[in-house]
Amino acid sequence: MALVRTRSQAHFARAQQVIPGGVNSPARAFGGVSGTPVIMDRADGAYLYDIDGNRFIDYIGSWGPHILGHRHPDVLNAIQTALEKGTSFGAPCELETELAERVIDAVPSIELVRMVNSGTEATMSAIRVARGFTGRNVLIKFTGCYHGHVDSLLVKAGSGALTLGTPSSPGIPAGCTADTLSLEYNDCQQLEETFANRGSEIACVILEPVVGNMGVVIPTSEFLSTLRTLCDRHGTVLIFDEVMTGFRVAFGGAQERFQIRPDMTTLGKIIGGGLPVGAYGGRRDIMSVVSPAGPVYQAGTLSGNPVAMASGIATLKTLKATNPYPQLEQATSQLTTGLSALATAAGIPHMIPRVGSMFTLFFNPDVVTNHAVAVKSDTARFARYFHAMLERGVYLACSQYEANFVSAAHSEADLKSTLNAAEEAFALIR
Ligand code: HOZ
Repeated sequence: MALVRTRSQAHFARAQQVIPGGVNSPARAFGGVSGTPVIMDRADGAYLYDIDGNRFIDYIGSWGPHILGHRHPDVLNAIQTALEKGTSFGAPCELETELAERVIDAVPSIELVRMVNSGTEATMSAIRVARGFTGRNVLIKFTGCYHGHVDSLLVKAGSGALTLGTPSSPGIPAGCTADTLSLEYNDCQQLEETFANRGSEIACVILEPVVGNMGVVIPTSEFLSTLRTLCDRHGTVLIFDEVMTGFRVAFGGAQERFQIRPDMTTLGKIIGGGLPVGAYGGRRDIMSVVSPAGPVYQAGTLSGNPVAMASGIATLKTLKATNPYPQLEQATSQLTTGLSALATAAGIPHMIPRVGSMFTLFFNPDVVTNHAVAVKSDTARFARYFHAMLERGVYLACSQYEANFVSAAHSEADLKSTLNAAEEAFALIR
C-alpha cells in the first residue's frame, strides 16, 4: 500500500506560495528525484515523523549534525538549562570559551577559533582571513566540492548546486570568481602544474578532506600529502572544510583520520548539536589577523549564542565520554556491505564509498574519485531507488550527490529493516 502523504503534499503547495520553491534550502526540494518533499513534524533517536504520521529511519540526521541521534537527552538538558538563562546576550559568555576549548582540545591544528552561525559563514570568513594573512587573492577549490553559498566558492560546486544543474550561480559578478581556480579532486598532476604556474599568487586551497557534497568521495593519501607539500613550499594556506567531516569521521575529524595537519579548518553541523553553529580556526599566527586582534574584519550578532554553544558543548562532551566511533564504523560498514551484496545480487552496477559513518550508494560501476566520474552515475535509477526506499520508511539524502549519515541511535533492527527495504527496492529498479 502506498504511503499516505496527503498532508505533506498540501502543505508543500502552501509553502510554495510564500517561500521560493517551497523550501529554505534547495537540497531539500527533491529536485534531483522529483516528487514533493516530506514535511516533518518531529524527530526522535534514529527516526523522523512526518505530518501525516509516517515514521522514517533517518539517514540524513539534519545533513550531518545528529551523530548522537535526534533529541539526545544530554543535549536537550543542556539546551533547556541555557534557555532558562536567556537566549542571546550580544556580549561574551562563558559557554563560547568552553566550546572553543573543547574544539581546540579535539583538533590540535586549531590554536585559535572564532564561532559563527553556519558553515557558509565559516568558509567565507576563512577565505578572507587566508587572503588577509598572505596578501594574495587567488584561491583553489575542487570541482564538485561545496563550501556553502559563498560567492567566490560557488564555482563548479556540489550538493544542491550540482543536483539542480546550476553548479555556478547567476547573481555572482565575474569579479567575485575571477580569482577562483577550480581543479579536479584527487588530481595531483593538475595541482602541481597550477602551483608551478601561479604558486606565488595562491592565498589558499580549500577542500572537503572527504567530499560529502558530490556524494562521498575519498581522497587518496597522495593527494592530501601533495596538497600539504605544495602549500608549505609556496606559503599557501591549506584549509580543510570539515563542516561535514569534523567530529564525524573521527573525533578530531578527517585530519585526525588521515594524519594531515591543515593550516585552517572550518567546522559546522556537529559542533552545534542541531542548533546553528559554525566555526573557523587554525594556526595562531594566521588567526591573529582576525578583528579585533588584527585587521581582518568579521562579526556576527548571534555568534557564540549561549543556547547554541550549550548544545555544541553537550554534543562534544557526550561524544568524548561515550566514544561512539568504533560502533558507528561497525554499523555503517555492516549496512554498506549488506547494501552492496544485495545490489550485486540484483545485478545493479554500483559503488559505495564509505568513511566512518558517511556513505553514498552511487549507481555507477566506476570508483568515484572525482566530479568527472561522479556525474556518470545513473541518476534516474537513483531517483527510483530513493522513492522505493521512502515508500518503505527509509529517509535517504534526496540526491545522488549527497552523503548519508548513520547515527549512534541507529539500532541493529533499524539496519536490518533498511536492508530488507533495499532488497525490495533493488528488485523494483533493476
Ligand atoms: N548543504 C547541505 C547538504 N550538503 C544541505 C543543507 C540543507 O538543505 O538543509
